[in-house]
Amino acid sequence: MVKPSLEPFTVFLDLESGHLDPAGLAVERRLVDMEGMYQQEEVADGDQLVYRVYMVPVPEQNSEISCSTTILEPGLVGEEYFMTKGHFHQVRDRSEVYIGLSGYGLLVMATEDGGDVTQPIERGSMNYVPGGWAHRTVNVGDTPLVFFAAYVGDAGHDYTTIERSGFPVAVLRGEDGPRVVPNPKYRR
Ligand code: S6P
Ligand code: ZN
Repeated sequence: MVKPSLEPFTVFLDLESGHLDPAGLAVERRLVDMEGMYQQEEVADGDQLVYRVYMVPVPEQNSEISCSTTILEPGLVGEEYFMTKGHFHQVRDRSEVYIGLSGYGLLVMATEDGGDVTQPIERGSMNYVPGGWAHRTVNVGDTPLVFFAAYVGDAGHDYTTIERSGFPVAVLRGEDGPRVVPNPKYRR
């Protein structure tokens, strides 16, 4: 017999704005928190908000499913679109599902040996991120990119590998829309 460790609960998710009720724990990242991640080193206003993550609090263990919403603001650093830091899961084989709620973005995924895949994220998209793939979202629209994420509770986050290596590709504004180009700062 498995003794339940949690009581069931319900959270209401605003499918447009991504806000949770009751409010989840929020993580805020500003340009100053992303030093060295964009092609352009200098930023005009480091205090500028790039994204917020609202998390549904559950224990970070294998038996649970962690859920969060991310609200990624529109904006540019030079010609590079606002993006999340991106990470591998600390436990590398842990997978994740994203459901797009509003706005337009790209989900950039990469393996440790330098493979990369970029896919669209928008209202109604369901992106499956298998274990072993680092993931970063990029807002290529002019409204906030909002998505819901669900992942294995003990996945954890390894930001260090991305801080050191970067992603193999960068997403830049082009004359005909976003361009996915090799990242000159990538160090495998
Ligand atoms: C967690 C999931 C998302 C991100 C969020 C912010 O596994 O992938 O909730 O944490 O989109 O991105 P980052 O790279 O700063 O964690
Ligand atoms: Zn993740």
